[in-house]
Amino acid sequence: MLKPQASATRELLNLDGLWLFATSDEVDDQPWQARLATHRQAPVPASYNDLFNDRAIRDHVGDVWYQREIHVPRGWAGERIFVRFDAATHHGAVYLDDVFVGEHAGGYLPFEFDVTDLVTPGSAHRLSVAVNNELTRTTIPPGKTETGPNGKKVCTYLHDFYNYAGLHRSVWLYAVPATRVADVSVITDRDGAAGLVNYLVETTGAAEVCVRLTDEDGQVVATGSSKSGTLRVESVNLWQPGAAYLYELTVELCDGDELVDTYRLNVGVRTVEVRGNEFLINGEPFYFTGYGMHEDHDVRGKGHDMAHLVNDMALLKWTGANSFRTAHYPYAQEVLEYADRHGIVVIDETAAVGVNLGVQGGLTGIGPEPTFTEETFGTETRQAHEQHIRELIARDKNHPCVVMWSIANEPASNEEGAREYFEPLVNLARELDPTRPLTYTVVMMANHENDKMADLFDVLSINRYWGWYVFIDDLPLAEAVLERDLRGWVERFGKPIMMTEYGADTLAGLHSADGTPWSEEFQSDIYEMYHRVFDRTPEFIGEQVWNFADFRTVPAIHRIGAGNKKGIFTRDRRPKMAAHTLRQRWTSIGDRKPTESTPSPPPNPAVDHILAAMRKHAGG
Ligand code: GCB
Repeated sequence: MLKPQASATRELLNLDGLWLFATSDEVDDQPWQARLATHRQAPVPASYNDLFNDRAIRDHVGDVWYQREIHVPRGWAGERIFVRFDAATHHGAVYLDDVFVGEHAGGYLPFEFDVTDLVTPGSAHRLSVAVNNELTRTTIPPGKTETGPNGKKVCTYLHDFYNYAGLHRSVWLYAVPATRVADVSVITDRDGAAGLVNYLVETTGAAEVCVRLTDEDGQVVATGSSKSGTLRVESVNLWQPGAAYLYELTVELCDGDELVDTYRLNVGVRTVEVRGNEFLINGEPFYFTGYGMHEDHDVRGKGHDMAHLVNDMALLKWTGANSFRTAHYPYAQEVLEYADRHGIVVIDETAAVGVNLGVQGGLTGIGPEPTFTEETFGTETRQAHEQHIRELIARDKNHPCVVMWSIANEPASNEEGAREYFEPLVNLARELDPTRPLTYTVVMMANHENDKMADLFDVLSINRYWGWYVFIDDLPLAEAVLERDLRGWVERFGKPIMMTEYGADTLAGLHSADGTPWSEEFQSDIYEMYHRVFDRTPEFIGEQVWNFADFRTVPAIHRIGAGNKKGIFTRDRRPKMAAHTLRQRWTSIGDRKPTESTPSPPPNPAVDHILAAMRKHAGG
């Protein structure tokens, strides 16, 4: 799906700003049929939850309504006119004046509708959107929405970050020619010192297709004159981690001498490959350093903001990190464009967080339901997950920064049915994108013995909290368990392995000479402990800590101020001590060479006993 852009043949109007805003409790049944009965305004893009200092709005479950007037330029007569939402979390239903236009499920990916027949160029129209935040067993991410005793809906879910909702990203009105570029796909490769750009242009209607590739100085380096082909760039400047280089591919549709449509796409020439235990970018082993992140800020919640984007990426680079994972949902496309431009490597994750009822059992003490049944997460959940993967790859396939897809965070890969649920998703992702490796992040309860699906994937991405949720008072034991745990994965699967979550909640400003949990010292100690183990594991290809910054959560007894405090930065982006610990390591990590290899850690009966007990608990 092409991101809309202004060009010689395309016009784009941004609809961000203040929209009228009301919850479904405040309006009648068909609020799109008239001006919304409210004077309240909400900014777009932003989550609505934290804006109004009003719990009824913050905790509202169900529809909220956004409405504004749009003015369609008279010069758009004869063009096709689209309305596009970069995200409506989690479901958007769109109305123009009195007419229902369409709807979209999935809160973190764009959708658009052709409204040419519903608008008159030169006139004003009423655009209304119902945004719904309910999560169910057939949404991605999944959850449960029930009606409480007071008649109000309550939504519970299987992830800790707060279920922010609203129009989180920009809204656009745009005009394109009837015959136009409908999609462009590029796959890049290398041939010695030359770069190859394989491209495919899809069009609506028949037209001659011309493409040209220009370098960063604006020099044309290759041209083509068909819908698909390979552009060869001699002495190519590769897109490299930390040293991005972007060519620009211009696609033109012509009818004789007349330019019918034109679209521009940034192209980074690079290859990605998993070979043996290595993750190769441009044929060179790559070691990930960085973060699992969240789109999360004070006041605007998950609303996209360019100033926060630039600042977050500056802080990421300041710590010497080279990468991040879009935990736990696809981020705004501007984030990927920025990473493309600045050579930041991205693991692009779906919103499938919490396909795991075992976690809920663990947290509540209530015996968990099995995850993969038709009554829990079955065919319908998988179909929603499939649709989400299709939309994610359609949006992000051309970003050079994206080097791997993570198709779920911490699914119940230790449970019966996991393989049957995930194998079709793996096949689908490989069919849609045969070039990028696949991974999922592994929950604590899944270990190398009970996991049912890691062999289907290319990279082992392990999330672990030894030393925090388990063995908080015994870091030496946590260290031994971690090492035994990781070694088990290496030995059973023989694949590249990385850590995609590890860390400890830390209250900024709390210090302790003897490293008490929650102190800044403890957070640094735990990172140093994990790094010792990584450095003894030659198969390791990376470390992404949890989390870049403190973030808002559902209120819980272990979530001070309704926040997860595992940030390396506070929520307002002040560094904790661990930022310096990481910076020291990552700015000097260079070509990481493990100090020594320990094929098997020495036997430790206490560790074996604990692991056996945990396996029993996890049903493996
Ligand atoms: C996890 C989840 C992450 C949580 C984290 C934690 O395993 O993947 O979303 O925030 O643990 O801090 O508990």
